[in-house]
Amino acid sequence: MIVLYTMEREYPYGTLRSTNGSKTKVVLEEKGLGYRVELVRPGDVWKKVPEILAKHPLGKVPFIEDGELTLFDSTVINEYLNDAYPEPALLPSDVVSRAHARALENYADEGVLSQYLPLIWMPWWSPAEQRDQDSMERGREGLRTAIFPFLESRLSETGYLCGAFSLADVPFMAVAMVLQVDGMDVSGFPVTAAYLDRLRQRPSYRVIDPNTPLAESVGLAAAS
Ligand SMILES: N[C@@H](CCC(=O)N[C@@H](CS)C(=O)NCC(=O)O)C(=O)O
Repeated sequence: MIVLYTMEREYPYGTLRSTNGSKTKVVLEEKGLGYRVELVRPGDVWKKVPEILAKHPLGKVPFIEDGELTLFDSTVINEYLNDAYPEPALLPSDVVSRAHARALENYADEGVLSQYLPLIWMPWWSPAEQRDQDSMERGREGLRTAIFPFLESRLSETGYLCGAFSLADVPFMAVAMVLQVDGMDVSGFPVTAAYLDRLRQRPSYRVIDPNTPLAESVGLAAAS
């Protein structure tokens, strides 16, 4: 059985999860794969303890074990899962569309998950009085000025970024998760708001839904 190492923690306002770990969790669910989640302590990740460094040389999450294989980086893991477990396909079949999907996945990773989203998400893991409100507002402003206008123009008539739901949409599942907790007003961007709601309706979202307690969010596809 595949083991996913990631960070998840319960708070009174919901279960918070690593955005990159959530990307991999969504793909495991979309593929209907059996897996179990090993929770990594945030303190061990920040301190870069040897046990984590042995599995992920940058001391981050997520990483997975699949039999003999240990693999890190959510994008690489998701590509591996899509190759090793081809059904349902999460990339288009023709070469050019596949390249577009990968480019959009990279856009989300570099432009959103590595840039604006942590400014909003990291403070939610701290007590309310310690949250840097300016940083959170800078993150929201980045989404409003750079990311949402792009989504408004790029979302295709299928309702996803690259034809059918694909790896390009997976990072935006994590955006949907973060903004559900944050409550940011997205109503000025109707196409984006509808997209985020559409992503939240997918069955795979249940395992990253902040309303899903830890005990219920591990390997649902395998259990059903
Ligand atoms: N490119 C990596 C990024 C991984 C990443 O930054 N993970 C965060 C949690 S969402 C982490 O472990 N941060 C701890 C750190 O950067 O020290 C991926 O996609 O997996």
